[in-house]
Amino acid sequence: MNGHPTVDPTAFETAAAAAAALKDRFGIPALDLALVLGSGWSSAADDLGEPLGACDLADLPGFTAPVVAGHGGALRVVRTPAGKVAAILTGRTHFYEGRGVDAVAHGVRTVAAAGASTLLLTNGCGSLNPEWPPGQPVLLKDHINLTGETPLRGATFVDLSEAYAPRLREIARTVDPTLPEGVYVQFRGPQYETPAEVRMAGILGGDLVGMSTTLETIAARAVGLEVLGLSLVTNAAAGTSDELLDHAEVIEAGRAAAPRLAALLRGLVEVL
Ligand code: 8IG
Repeated sequence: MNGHPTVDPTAFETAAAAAAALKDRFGIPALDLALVLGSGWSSAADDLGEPLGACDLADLPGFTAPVVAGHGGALRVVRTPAGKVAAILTGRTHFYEGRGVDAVAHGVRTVAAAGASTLLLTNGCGSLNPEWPPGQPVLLKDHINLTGETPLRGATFVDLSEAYAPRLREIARTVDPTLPEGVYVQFRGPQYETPAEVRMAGILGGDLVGMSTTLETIAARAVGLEVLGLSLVTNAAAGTSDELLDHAEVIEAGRAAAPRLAALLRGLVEVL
């Protein structure tokens, strides 16, 4: 797509090179966990521990600069109150950018190669549930990948029956017992859904619609990471309210929810 290769035979070598560069740059032996921040989540991760350093993601092998307003492109490394070394990726490559699935999976593969065992994937999304308005964080219990793509190749029969680790979901609910759980549906985008597509997602069992996360979760499970998924509802999904969708609304919902999201992430890294 767009002249970019969908399959990069050196993807894991590039991730290993990025992991080596990351550890070298921050003088750490390994990562313990990693967070990927989606729309609305960036300021929520400003105070997760003692800063060990930061750089542009694009300074590491295999990463490219972000393209969307409200999506960052930095790598921050902190020591959490629990004494763990955490990488915070303030942006991600989306599938709709057309750089192929390996570019989408690169951040996940890099943190795994750097030793992380836990991955916290966050995103901004549309909600099908009127009880989850903009500003509502939702724990992912499962996903439906409607991209028609996968970051895996060949006979890689990865078990996804517990894609979003029950153990980590239980921990998240101890941090915030009011967190609801939902099924996230990834469309390929970049256009938002039609109302009919949103109804389809609901009939299929989805609660949330978005353009990220499922391909990264698949890549993460394939390399053995435990995944926790957290969505921030930034808008009612198309056709489920009188509102029309626009990106400014998405950014505003994130701003308004920031204190709650910050408390949630701080609580999580204290126990993860
Ligand atoms: I933020 O309503 C955000 N991302 N597909 N649909 C899809 N992606 C989204 C939406 C939405 N809101």
